[in-house]
Amino acid sequence: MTLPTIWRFTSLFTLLVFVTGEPSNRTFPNHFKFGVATSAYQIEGAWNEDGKGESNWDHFLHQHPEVVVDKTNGDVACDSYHKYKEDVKLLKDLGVDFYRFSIAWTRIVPLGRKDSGINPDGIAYYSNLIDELLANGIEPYVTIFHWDTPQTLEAVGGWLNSTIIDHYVSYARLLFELYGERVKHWLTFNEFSQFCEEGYSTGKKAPFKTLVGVGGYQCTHNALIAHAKTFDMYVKEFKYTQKGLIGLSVDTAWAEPKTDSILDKLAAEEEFMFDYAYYLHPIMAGDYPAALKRKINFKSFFQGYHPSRLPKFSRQEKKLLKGSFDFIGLNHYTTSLCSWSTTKFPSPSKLDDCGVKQSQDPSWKISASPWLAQVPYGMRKVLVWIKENLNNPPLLITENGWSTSDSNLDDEDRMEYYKKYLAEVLNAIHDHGCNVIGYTAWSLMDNMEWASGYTEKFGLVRVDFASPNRTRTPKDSFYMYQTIIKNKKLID
Ligand code: GBH
Repeated sequence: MTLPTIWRFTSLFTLLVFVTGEPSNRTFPNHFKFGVATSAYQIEGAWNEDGKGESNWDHFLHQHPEVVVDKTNGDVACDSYHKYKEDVKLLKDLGVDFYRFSIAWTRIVPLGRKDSGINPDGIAYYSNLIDELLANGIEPYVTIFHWDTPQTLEAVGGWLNSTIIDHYVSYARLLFELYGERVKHWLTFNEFSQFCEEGYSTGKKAPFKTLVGVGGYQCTHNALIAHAKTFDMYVKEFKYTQKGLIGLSVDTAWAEPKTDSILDKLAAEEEFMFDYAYYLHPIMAGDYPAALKRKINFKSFFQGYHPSRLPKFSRQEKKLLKGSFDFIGLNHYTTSLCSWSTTKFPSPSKLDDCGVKQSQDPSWKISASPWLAQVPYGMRKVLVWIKENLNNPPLLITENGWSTSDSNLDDEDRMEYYKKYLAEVLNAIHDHGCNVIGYTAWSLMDNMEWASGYTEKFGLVRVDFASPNRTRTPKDSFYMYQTIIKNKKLID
């Protein structure tokens, strides 16, 4: 018997299954935490109230309402800026251990640059929210940046311009000074791939730029450095006294080979490297994966890009990046099938650099978001991949959820999705020893789904966007999640 086999037979989980019977009786570990997530632009509204500055999303959707399918924007959204106490009541009722929300940079530093002034009313808003959460026994988990770049910085290139790095670090330092006594979990960034690749390469998110094959890499590079510098600053200036933890949220779909062929397996590995390892390897090991560098540099050379379209980290930056996390946040929703593309992608582009064609299995159930298919095993496979390839870091699932086009209260499909995905989280923990420390449902309530406006609803709570009151009503999934949290296990 090989060592791993012996381990499998003698490990605690085997005993547990033996003692408790069926896998469906499995429980979440005692220290496991449950939460829900939102982000500032998607729920707050009050886009220009009480001294808030303009963000890139404010700016762009006011100028180009047509980029959003229902021509809406986040000017009012769920009006959480005014209704945060009601939101906290819902959270309390739901029974979550923590609430993951994001801070709007422009509410704190309206013009993006700290030296241009800070906004006391914005500072008070988050201070009140944090106090309200703590008074109700809910821990604040704060995302420092969830895509709403100050427009003043966007106007000079946003994340393509490396001067944003220092502005971001000063803004983050201010947050630690203001809230670090009360906030013990920080996420520097939400999903590089979405605001970088979609923001600057494919033009699906603000600032809707289409510098295909170039912009996304540059943005990611600057944001990774901003992350590393912020981690370093926190460790040097705050960690000893505040004793908090810093991580970041990186999203990925699971990449499943389309068939059993060796070629499809290689294609799936390639896709996962471009989708996930590209962002996480620098945080873990201090640089992009060697195979990814080789490929992009090689293609760039023959495309006439000197230097490569993939920027290089300096020695100092590599040192800062390596190990710059206390925990890793994972946003996971779906899976795609991978094979090598037989048709040419536009060149240069990240798609062409990767070279893999992705598709969905016709049998998969699709949500109101065309990209989001229900494939529960993908959750387990991502978690096991992380365990095996990244040395089993503390892993917090920072987003997972299902969209519907209506906001019916009997949301069966959402309940089914959550049950099946959570069952795979349990399998990852019990069968594979994955170090999953918590789970976050996206989202507390229906909200502004970026370029999809209000047409894709992810909420456990319905929001009546037709009423000025933005009336909130819990859906069936809300009560189901409440029961799961209470029992720390799944119920039928
Ligand atoms: C999260 O991103 C965000 O953090 C959150 O703000 C958002 O509300 C939530 O998801 C729900 O979408 O196939 O070209 O149409 C999830 C990441 C976003 C990755 C959509 C896949 C598909 C782009 N996903 N994207 S496309």
